[in-house]
Amino acid sequence: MSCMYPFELKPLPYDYEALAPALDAQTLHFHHDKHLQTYVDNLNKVLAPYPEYQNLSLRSLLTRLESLPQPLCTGVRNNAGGVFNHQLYFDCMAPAQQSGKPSQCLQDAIQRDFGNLEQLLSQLKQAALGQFGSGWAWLVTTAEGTLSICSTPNQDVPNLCKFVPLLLVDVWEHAYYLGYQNRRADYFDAWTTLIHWSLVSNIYESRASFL
Ligand code: MN3
Repeated sequence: MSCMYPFELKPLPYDYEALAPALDAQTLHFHHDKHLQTYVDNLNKVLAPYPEYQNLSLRSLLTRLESLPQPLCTGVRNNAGGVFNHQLYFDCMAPAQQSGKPSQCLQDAIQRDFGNLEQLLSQLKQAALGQFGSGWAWLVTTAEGTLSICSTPNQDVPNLCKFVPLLLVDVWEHAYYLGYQNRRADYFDAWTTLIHWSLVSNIYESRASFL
């Protein structure tokens, strides 16, 4: 699996049917095989004329957007963001019976920073519903382990020098339109049953390695 140019489509970590009924196979097929594939292809296209940037990881590309030459900057922002965000989105879901629970360490942080898991999900839902148009709602942590919620438009990422993304929900219509049409709140509620808490806990506990 290539983690630098030329980037490759990472396989979906479960079967297309595995997240039903919350997310149907057709939605996952289009979302992963068509939408994510397009971001991968376009990222490779924008990097093709710039060999000097081809040895950078997704994360490195996204943390140095400001220093990229102008024609490359927008293409990387949209497409490296698209690949980074979708890879984490698909990884952070699991079939409902395998999704696990937050580890004790993450549970303690959730209690400290939100009161309880319901409050965390309620704030994440507000961020997801409040994101006008296309974008993402995120749970992130600082190096010290402080949790917070944010949202970003389009394929933008939070500041990856300050925050480690733990979990994110795609609120572009392509993520839910086939199953939920305009009902973003119903999609969000169904998505919460798929959160891969054991993976989110692992990222939280190894956050230092991402900064
Ligand atoms: Mn998407």
